[in-house]
Amino acid sequence: MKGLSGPAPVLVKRQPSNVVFSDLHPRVGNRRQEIVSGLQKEQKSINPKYFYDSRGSKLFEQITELPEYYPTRTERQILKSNAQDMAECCGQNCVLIEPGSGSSEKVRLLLDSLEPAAYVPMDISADFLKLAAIQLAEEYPWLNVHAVCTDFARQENEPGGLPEGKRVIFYPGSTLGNMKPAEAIVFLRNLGHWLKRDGGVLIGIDMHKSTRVLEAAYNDERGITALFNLNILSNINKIADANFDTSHFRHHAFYNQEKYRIEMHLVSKVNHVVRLGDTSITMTCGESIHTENSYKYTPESFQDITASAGFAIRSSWFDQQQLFSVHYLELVRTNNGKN
Ligand code: AVJ
Repeated sequence: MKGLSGPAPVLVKRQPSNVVFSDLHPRVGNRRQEIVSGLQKEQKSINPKYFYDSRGSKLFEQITELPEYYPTRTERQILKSNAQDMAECCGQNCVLIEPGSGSSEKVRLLLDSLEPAAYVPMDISADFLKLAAIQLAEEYPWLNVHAVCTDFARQENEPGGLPEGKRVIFYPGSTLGNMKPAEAIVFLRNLGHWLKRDGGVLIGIDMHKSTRVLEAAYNDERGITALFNLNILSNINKIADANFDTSHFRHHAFYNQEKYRIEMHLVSKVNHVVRLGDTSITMTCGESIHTENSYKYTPESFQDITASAGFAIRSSWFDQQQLFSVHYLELVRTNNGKN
């Protein structure tokens, strides 16, 4: 008899009809070479993008829920309370583009108010992006989701086939804070090329504040940030054939008041030698590897970098204590038609 034996039916999840996925196959580049040259500098450094392997991403998720780490919950509150205002800046039927969209968590706070013509999440991790886009499309059946797998930071190829309409780039999380001001200006200026004439940028920026509050946010009592910082070495071991021993390092984070930035370092507790492939790196006791900068802005200093990048701030939103901020930027129109 049919149906009593034979293979169990396989459930194939159908992709909802409101999601499109394009893969621009971002180039990985020579990661080991990049890592080695950072470690051969006078002040050793590792690019903070290497924090986010799967364990690092989970640890970061935990950081965002810590009592001391105010940025994520404060930004969410600002987005939630001002979604209608933000929708007015973005206008009806915009094409909302989010570089480094991850699980597209924050955009959910805006979608019902914005009603964009399309949402374009962009990420370098194809599998994760696809899952996140399908999930979102199922939750928002009216939303046209156009996911693009690309390395936005490199901005090497503009995705084709994006819907027409005013473009708004959503860049939350104070991710811009990882860049030095000069790099942030170049990055913002490059965003401008995507916007054509009338577009905008909706961006989240962490604010300068008391050293006590800032340092607590990066030195939490439970030590999650320390684990997050140390985990970068485990990830480097995997991707660069290295033999870092995390027990030889301790987490160090402080606010550099002259430069308005949190600096995270990993300080060597002993003299030792680390191997990466066939390269040896000598660490002396007390020497550090600089793993992250997280710049904090005042309303004035943020206004300065946006102006240098060719933008005007049309609106700014803060929480009551001005811990965090979200801004809507527009390109400054020039007479000669160039930006
Ligand atoms: C995601 C870069 C904004 O700088 O606060 C959190 C990363 N590092 N705790 C930040 C981070 C340590 C975070 N950014």
